[in-house]
Amino acid sequence: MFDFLSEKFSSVFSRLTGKSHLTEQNIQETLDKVRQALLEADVPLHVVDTFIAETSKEVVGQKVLKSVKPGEQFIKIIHERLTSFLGGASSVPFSFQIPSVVMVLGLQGSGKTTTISKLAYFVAQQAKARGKSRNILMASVDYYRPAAIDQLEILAKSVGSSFYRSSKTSPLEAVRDIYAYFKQENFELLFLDTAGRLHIDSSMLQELREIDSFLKPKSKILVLDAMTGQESLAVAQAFDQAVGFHGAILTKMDSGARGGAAFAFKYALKKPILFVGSGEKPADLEQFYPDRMANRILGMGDILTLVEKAQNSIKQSEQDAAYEAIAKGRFSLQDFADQMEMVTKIGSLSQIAKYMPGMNSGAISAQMLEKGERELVRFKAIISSMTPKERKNPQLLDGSRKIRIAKGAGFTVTDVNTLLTRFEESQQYVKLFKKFGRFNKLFK
Ligand SMILES: Nc1nc2c(ncn2[C@@H]2O[C@H](COP(=O)(O)OP(=O)(O)OP(=O)(O)O)[C@@H](O)[C@H]2O)c(=O)[nH]1
Ligand SMILES: [Mg+2]
Repeated sequence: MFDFLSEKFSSVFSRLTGKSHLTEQNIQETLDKVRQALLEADVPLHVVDTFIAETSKEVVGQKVLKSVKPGEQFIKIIHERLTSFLGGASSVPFSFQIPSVVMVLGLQGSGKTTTISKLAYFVAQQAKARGKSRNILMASVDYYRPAAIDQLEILAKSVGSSFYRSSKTSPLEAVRDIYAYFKQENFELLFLDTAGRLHIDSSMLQELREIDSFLKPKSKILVLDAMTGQESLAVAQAFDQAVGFHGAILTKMDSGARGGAAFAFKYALKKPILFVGSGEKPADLEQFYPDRMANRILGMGDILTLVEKAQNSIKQSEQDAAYEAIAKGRFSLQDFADQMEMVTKIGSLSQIAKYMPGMNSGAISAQMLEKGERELVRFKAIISSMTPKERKNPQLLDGSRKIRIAKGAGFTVTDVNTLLTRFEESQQYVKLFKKFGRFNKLFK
């Protein structure tokens, strides 16, 4: 997600940090590089020019040159500009009204059906974190692609949502039927999947308009494939004129999309990006926060999103047990194994690393991350071949026990020793994790 821009920007700006001296020339060169990076990321030319003009108005002149830390001041201005460009800092996180109907629009293959299951999963997880549950219904009026409705049914099952198949075969009749079922069964949210076409065409738009005028959904969400670059802005404009929508979700931000469309979206459409999709699994959806995206683009990481991911994927009881073990100073190898399990639930190390400050400028190589992944697997195997008593009291592990454990797990005594060293070191990370946990509570 924005990896391309992030790599470019981090390398441009890391050279400025801590500089006690900047010249008009430094600044101009940096702005030129920013401009180049944005163009390479497929941001439309006029959008790039506006961004650069707005930014240079702020940076050029005395404000930056005269400040005590000109490098930092410059970056701060870029950060503010980026944030406001991407949608503004104070935007309240989007949430669905309850009860309400959400109609999902988009071209064929943009990711509508997948995104609906991600949204349902997101809403359910959010509710779960508050000890609640949500009664969600998914239904489809896509009668053009035979497998489309089956696909939604399978996805609904996989995320634990309800699904309804209307026996009507015209989209408009089906939508009446679906809505009646939604009301009758007292569902809280209806996600309605609609048919897409390969290109904008008038009969698709007409059908969507009819569905829209019957359903009057609280939210109309446009799903856009980020891989289509600038083209997706034109698509969004066509949907906006014909049917209208409240906000967009950009999918496939993981598959090498350079982020140009996401960057220009708010500027071009005057509507927010609500979420971004970053994979095919239900959990691969993130709420879009302009200020956090600006952080990521500038290589400052995004610890808040990481903490939220952790909180969504790890049960509160597991988190509490870990905190308690740490607080009481009896953090054992079993807890260590549990922690590794938790990390695995958030994602792979390389996915996690993307949220860490400074990780985009190649601070950790792909090889190191792979090595880390392999260590996780090895450590889990070694710990599982220990007795419960050994897991609680690692000091029991003498030479002969280590040999037994190594054999049992299919590794060497050196591997067992590496694990024990990492276990010692982990106490530091565990403290850090605890701190982030608290840190996050401040924002609630
Ligand atoms: N990598 C990646 N793939 C995605 C993402 N979102 C959707 N996809 C994939 O894109 C393909 C199309 O997704 P669908 O959800 O079927 O798209 P759709 O808009 O419903 O397509 P139609 O029903 O044919 O109009 C599927 O293979 C999805 O797994 C994403 O965020 N990242
Ligand atoms: Mg579909």
